[in-house]
Amino acid sequence: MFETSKLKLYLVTDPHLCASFGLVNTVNAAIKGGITMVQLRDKEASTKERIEMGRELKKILKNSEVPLIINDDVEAAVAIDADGVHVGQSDENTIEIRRKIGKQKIVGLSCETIKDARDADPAIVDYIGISPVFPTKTKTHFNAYIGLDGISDIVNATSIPTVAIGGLKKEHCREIFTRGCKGMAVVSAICGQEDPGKETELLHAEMQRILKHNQVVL
Ligand code: TZP
Ligand code: MG
Repeated sequence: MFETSKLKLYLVTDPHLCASFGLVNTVNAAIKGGITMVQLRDKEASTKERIEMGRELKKILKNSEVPLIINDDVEAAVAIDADGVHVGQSDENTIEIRRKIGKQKIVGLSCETIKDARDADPAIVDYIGISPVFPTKTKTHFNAYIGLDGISDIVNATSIPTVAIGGLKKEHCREIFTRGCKGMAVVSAICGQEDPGKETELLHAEMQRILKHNQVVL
């Protein structure tokens, strides 16, 4: 059973953006800072390279409660014995993904429209990534950005727990949680920052403040 609280502060890694501090160092610092889940996302890497990177990350995640999700590559996810896989609308069908990865693992799906969210099967998909909320340099291929009202439209179209992504920073926490998302996923708010650990701590502290102030229970 997927614990939706894992969506709260979801780090999506970009190994290229992390290059100066290093992928492993960035994730290590982010674990200490309070991330609740992490995704390995490298569009250019081969399956073999993803497996190598994923195994490195698994080592440092071993003593934490932070699940490891692999973007796009179910073969790599299975080889690593990662906690789950995240796919988009143009990737393999989620029925097939679920069959390959197994019942116990986490399956995440990116949705850009209300239709995408309605079509997602709650019996198969554990969480939806609402994407992208704002335009961002970190993802260049998308149809349209959906804005804050688009978040509410998607949340209201599905019973599947959601996490928002795309151009999100500390100042968006209130909107994300009060519109019903279980969390916020970020790349550049942590990856490539001078002090990724400190940035994570600040984000986490702001989330706790907003959740308490708005009496939101995740
Ligand atoms: N999917 C939708 S937007 C995005 C992904 C992976 C990138 C988000 O990056 P950032 O730097 O948090 O805006
Ligand atoms: Mg994809």
